[in-house]
Amino acid sequence: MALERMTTAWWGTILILMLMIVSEPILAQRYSGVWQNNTQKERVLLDATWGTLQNNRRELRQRGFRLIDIEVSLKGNVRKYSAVWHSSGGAERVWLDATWAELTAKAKSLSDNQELKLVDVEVYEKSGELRYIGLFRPVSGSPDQILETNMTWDGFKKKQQDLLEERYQLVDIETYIVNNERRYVGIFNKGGTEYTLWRDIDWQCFRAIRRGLEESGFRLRDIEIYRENNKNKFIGLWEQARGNDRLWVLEQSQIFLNKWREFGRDNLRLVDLEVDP
Ligand SMILES: [Ca+2]
Ligand SMILES: [Ca+2]
Repeated sequence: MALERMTTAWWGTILILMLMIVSEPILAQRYSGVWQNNTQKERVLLDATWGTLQNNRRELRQRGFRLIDIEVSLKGNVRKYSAVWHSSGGAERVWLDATWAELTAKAKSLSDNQELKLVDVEVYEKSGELRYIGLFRPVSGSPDQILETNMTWDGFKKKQQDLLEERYQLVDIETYIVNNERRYVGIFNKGGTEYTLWRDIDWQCFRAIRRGLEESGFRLRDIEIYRENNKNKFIGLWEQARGNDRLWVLEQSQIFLNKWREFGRDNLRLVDLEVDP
């Protein structure tokens, strides 16, 4: 009897251990990145608390590094932040937990007073409300900027078409779900270069489009990955530009960081980092 109880407990322990081993990679965070040619130095921080991010920011700032990309992700119920820095110098501002009204007001005042533009926006939910992180940096030529959120795809297409006629370039796109409906955020800069946007495509399709666009002189600038009907869907934003790009998607942190080191040796730096649950 005692032996039987022990055996049952023992098997229970083994089962729990097996479940932990099996479930770990499924629960593990995945990382994706877009790299472009750049000879600046680069630093990356993955899945840090806001406090750790701020400490790194202060320290790196003294060494001439500036944030170029921020990501927000949820690990369990804890919000984590990932970030990329380049040794570019210059100013930077970050605005956390802003409502859209606060973010756009901040964007206006930073643009008017310091010629800083929104270069990266993230949207997430906090206590049931949508909040934004905005990263502001100097942008060459300090172009006029239009920021839009809460657009359905039809709304986005219409806005994009109108702004294309006024020669605005889409430079960042985000997507999120509200009331079971997909919505889009866009940052549009006046002037800029020709661009093309693909969305709602699977990985195979994405790769085929990427090959075609590469041959026509387009370089990947921004990627979004989201789940729909249990499948990964991709958004890609390409712009007409010279130079190389690299893409690495949905990889675990160690493999991603190994790739990051390898690309770094070839003077390729991240222009977009994605963290997916
Ligand atoms: Ca970002
Ligand atoms: Ca984006």
